[in-house]
Amino acid sequence: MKKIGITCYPTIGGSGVIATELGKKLAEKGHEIHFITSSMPFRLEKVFVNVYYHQVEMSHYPVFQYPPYDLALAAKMAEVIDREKLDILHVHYAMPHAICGILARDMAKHPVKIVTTLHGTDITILGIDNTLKPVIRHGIERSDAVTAVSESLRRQTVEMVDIKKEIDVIYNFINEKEYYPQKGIELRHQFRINPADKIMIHVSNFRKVKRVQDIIDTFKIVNEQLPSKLLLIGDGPEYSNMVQHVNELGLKAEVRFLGKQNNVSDILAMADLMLLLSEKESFGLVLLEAMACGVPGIGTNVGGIPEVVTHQKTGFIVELGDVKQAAAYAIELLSDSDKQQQFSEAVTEHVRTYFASEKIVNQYEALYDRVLKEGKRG
Ligand code: GMT
Repeated sequence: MKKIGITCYPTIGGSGVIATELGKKLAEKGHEIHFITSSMPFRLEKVFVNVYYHQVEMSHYPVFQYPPYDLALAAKMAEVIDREKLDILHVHYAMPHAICGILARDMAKHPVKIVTTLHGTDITILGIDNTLKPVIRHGIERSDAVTAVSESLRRQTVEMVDIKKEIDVIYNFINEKEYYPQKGIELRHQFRINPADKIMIHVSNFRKVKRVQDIIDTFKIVNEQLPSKLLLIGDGPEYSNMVQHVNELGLKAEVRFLGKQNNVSDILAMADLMLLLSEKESFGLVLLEAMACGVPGIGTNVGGIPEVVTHQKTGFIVELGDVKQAAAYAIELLSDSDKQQQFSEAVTEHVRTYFASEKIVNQYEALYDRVLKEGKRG
């Protein structure tokens, strides 16, 4: 049994989901888990045995124009490391969490190992910023172990941030108790969607990199040929532009904006196809969540997406911005029920084989063992 601290962004988002689900799985296996975050991670809504939550407290002195959250986090981490005698502090994102973890390790009296998981945007977006690059590099180089959620992200990190350190690839995984194939007939009825309509779905934080407009444009072509609906889940900077785009295309009745949703699995259950046409995506957890529910996806040939979706087997890969090709694949699949069934079976099998929670959690445990052993030798 190990004592493991976890820091992540607690709000809705793939990295928070993975960090929280990993903590819950490790707790089920008997480890003691301490979440150190700014607020309760949204997937920790119930009571879980072996799971503890430590909130980062902020002091608001008028002298600070910007309250130093990162330092408050580091102080809380050091406090929890010493009081709970943590073996491992597993932080999600180099910026700023790895830096805070390293500072906390320096401050704490109890020896702790820092494991950093890279999820993407800290490298693919912040890593481009030359003022932040040395900070990100320091966070990575000084961690005791570093993982990336895809081979593509590992490669990009080495190239963009000029990293010498070994980075392990550990893929994201699925909570099988929540994401599994179910028939969403009842929900379809509640949403007043005709049983004959094909349902396409997209889930994101509506940032520009997600290219939600490409999703809507793809849907427009599909909708001209097949009775269909598009469900858009999430909220973010591009939301109102997308509402306007839908209205301009005259698709108001066909496109449903559902906003932020906590229980996406229920909605995925009634979908036929997931679309993720981003210009940056280190993994694309929403594709995996859909696949676990038996829903194939169309994704761009970008970042880690082709590591999640196998072209022509568990979905389709298109070049960035090629909405015509995306629509052609969608029509090919959705107008052939045998093919849809075949893909639906293939995706669940693919998830079970490569992204099962047990397999991935074992990989993290093996990494923790390795890091602790290396520490003893040193
Ligand atoms: O996609 C986002 O903007 C959210 C971000 C996050 O912090 O959750 O997602 C990143 O981490 C996810 C979990 O590993 C990945 O599935 C997403 O692909 C990754 N996003 C990007 O690379 C843009």
